[in-house]
Amino acid sequence: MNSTSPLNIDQLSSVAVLGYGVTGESVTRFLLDRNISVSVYDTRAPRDISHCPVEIQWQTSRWPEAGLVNPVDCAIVSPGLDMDACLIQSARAAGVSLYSDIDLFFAAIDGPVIGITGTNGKSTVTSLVGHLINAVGHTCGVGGNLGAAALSIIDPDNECYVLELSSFQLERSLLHAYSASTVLNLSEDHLDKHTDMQAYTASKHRIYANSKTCIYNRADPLTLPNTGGRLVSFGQDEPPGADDWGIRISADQRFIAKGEMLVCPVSQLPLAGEHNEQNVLAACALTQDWVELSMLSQALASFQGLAHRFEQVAEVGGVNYINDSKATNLGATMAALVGMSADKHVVLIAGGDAKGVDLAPLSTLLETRVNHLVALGQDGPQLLQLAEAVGVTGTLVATMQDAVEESRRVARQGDTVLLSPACASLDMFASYVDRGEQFVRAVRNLDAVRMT
Ligand code: UMA
Ligand code: ADP
Repeated sequence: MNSTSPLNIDQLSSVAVLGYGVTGESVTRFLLDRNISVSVYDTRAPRDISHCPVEIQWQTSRWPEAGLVNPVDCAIVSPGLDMDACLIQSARAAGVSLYSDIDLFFAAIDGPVIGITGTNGKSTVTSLVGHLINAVGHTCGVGGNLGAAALSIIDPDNECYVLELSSFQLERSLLHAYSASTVLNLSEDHLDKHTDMQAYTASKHRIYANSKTCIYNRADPLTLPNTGGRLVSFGQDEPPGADDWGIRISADQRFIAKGEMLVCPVSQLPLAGEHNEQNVLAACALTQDWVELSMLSQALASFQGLAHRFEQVAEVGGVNYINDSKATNLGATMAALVGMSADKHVVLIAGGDAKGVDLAPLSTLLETRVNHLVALGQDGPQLLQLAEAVGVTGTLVATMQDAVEESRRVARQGDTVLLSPACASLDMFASYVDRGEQFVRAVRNLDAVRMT
């Protein structure tokens, strides 16, 4: 952001909140609770927000001229507000210091904060880290991009916090001193908002700058920190150092391992999919200061995966249905397909808004894993072309109901129907949750029809 000095809450008397969604609401409440005056601006058309305690200035396209607005100490910018938006640019030109809710959060708390970013796996790892720390008897607040805004999880009883951070939150925030942080992986995403992959990568790497321990993915060189504190790595090979995490084989069994030490058999992990082995390894590395090795195995076993992430839905007529609606980018869908066997037993439902990303890298996995593609959404035709070019048949459908029925028609006994769209959902659905729920409903309908 344009400000480099940390926020001092005691010196704030009047603050502008730019954008009134989940973040703006948490910021407004936080400031009003501390008797700080708040003015709220949003660039979009008015919505009925009955719970907002102050009047919202809707459709504000630029920062009000001096004299039309009371002077403010700073403005807090929502992550979804475009940095090139005239409102931000004109506020900046008017000399307003811009901060994020994450900056306010760090100004308000004094416990250690674990920060998690990356293209995929953030929510899973954030939830798992919170689960592990809480499972062994500590109290850890969990939130951020995950859903509960950072400011809303502040509680004096929390010994520490774990925050999921998006590229947008990181690029709008100061460089904070995380006790441990990670960039889990990096592949193309949000290129409709970031100038290019370099800018996207740079925003993610901001998490490392003042981090005490930087945890990176050995298999993904883009995650390697070029700054920051102590380095720890994770990966699915043998751990290279005593503090690194990886997989070791003992008596023909694969184990989660720290250095030479075996922690628990991979077969006992509660999450399916190869990519989840990486998530578990990263979470273990992130919780080193909080969870003793001897307690990890039991704490891991009680974690339940999140909905819409490679989630087993049902087996209907010998066909397995998996809901991976949260696969809103290519990297997530590739991870799901890599974990499937290479004997073409997958019927893939994919498509939506590819957010400006070229989907061509999916070709090889379409060819080796997929026996039929059911394509939907605005970039569905692009996917169909890729499939046809590698000899995979495909169908374009208009609704999720059609997608599931078509999948049932083409699937053979033993196949898996995988909803893993590689695209955002908003061109057809209210959210990835809505898309996943429509899929689950349609699958349950198949099951019900079969049972009658
Ligand atoms: N707004 C404008 N103009 C704009 C864009 C937004 O005025 O051009 C306004 C909107 O009208 C809205 C407000 O800004 O009222 C805030 O919206 P927002 O888009 O900043 O989102 P929030 O509701 O504050 O939610 C954000 C995250 N959303 C985004 O970054 C887009 C939520 O992540 C997060 O859970 C929440 O803060 C709490 O930290 C969601 C997300 O989709 C899950 N994140 C993206 C992702 O994971 O890929 C980054
Ligand atoms: P995020 O919060 O980064 O979007 P989620 O945990 O919500 O991450 O998972 C989003 C998607 O990415 C899901 O489709 C999930 O199966 C997939 N995924 C989870 N972990 C990984 C990983 N380590 N590498 C690649 N894909 C992953």
